[in-house]
Amino acid sequence: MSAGVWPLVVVSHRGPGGDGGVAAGLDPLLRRTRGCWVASDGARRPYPVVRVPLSAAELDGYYRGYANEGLWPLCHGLVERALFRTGDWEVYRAVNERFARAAAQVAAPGGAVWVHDYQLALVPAMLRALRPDVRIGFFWHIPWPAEPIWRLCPQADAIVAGIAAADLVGLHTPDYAAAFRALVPPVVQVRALPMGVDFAGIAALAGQAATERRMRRLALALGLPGQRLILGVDRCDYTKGIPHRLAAVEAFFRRWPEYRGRVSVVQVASPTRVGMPAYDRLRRLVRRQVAALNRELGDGDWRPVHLIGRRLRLPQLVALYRLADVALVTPLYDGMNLVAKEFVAARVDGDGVLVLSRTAGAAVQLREALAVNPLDPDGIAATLHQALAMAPAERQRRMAALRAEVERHDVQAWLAANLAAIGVQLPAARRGRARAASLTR
Ligand code: ADQ
Repeated sequence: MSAGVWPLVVVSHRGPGGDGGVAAGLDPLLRRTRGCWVASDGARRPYPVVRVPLSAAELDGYYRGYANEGLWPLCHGLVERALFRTGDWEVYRAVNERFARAAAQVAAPGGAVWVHDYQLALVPAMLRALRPDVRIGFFWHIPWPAEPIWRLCPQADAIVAGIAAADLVGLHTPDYAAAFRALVPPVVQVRALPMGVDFAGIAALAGQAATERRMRRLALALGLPGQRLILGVDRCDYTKGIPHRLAAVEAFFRRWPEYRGRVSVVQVASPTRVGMPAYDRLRRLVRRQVAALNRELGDGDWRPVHLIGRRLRLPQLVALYRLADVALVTPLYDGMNLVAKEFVAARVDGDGVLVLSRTAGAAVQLREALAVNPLDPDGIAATLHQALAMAPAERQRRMAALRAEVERHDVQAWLAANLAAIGVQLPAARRGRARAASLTR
């Protein structure tokens, strides 16, 4: 197959501007290197985006079906939700082949190709066959489950073989890396490389006067002045544990009624995977649950829960992160969870408490968060009380430790480690203030 001109090619299902954590990490990379992005969609950017347009039938079989009804729930341990259809698998394989061919056409001779996530697990082996000259990195963004769960995937061996053709396989935590390593020969390079956030950029944005103005406007619009704030931010996905979290909020206000009228919860839950029945049902469930909670616990002046059912731009999110007394991050399972790290990066005031599931990949690094079990609403309620009652000195000590960790393992460190392993050296990053201006999502 003939080669292209790009020394670095990034391959992922969603392109720039897409929702979720993968696109958020790759956009800054492409802005500063001579690279090209291969994806099924994507907004216009100053760098080239090569699209692999997918038909409705392809999206059904490969994306909604095999990837999101099969691999996604299985890898999050939600076996009852997972289903693998042979027809979907065939479409998955065919679409992976299309991505592999597109990448093969644009990568320069001896170039590097970095492939992302569970939608594209077969691409490394397919690309290797087409272009033996390129170096291939692969990153798996979701949990890698324990072997007995993984074996429930009928195509388990084919998926592992597809990934293992890469020169480097990255996963977020030592546990996921160990679980994957156990399935492949020792020559395959498998590493735990926890993804980070743009700490300097988010901190610079959080420190701007405009952020303080946004904070005042948001607080007024939500009726928050004089209230303490508990904040949740998620794609509205069943792995994020939003219904369980709302049950915990209810338990909290019932067990400690003195917080009624003094504390409000803001839950930002942006629509995702719209049209898939499990997701459409979840959005309705969350809306009903919030309405019931507000009806039963609220009074004329005070609303316990504000639900924001849409995507916010980063400056708005950062203003909310800064307004919050507590960030409540309680996914059932999560590969990493970047929201927890963005909250920490935004707290340039050194204050705020992070409550975090033990089962988020981020919990391995964020040791000074208050750890909770997402399936234990009474335990979460008690932890919320602990967070709100915590002395300022302890809040600040914990936040300082969290900030040091999130700064050290930021997104640039993650990019540099992944790319160095496939022979790509990154130019030095620009510093905070300039980056704040370029955080446009
Ligand atoms: P996600 O499941 O999408 O990512 P997460 O890591 O939290 O989860 O990243 C979400 C990103 O989307 C964050 O940058 C956040 O700011 C943004 N976001 C979420 N809700 C938003 C909203 N309502 N409005 C605007 N922005 C919103 C997957 C895995 C994670 C893993 C990442 C990266 O499931 O476990 O951390 O990839 O590997």
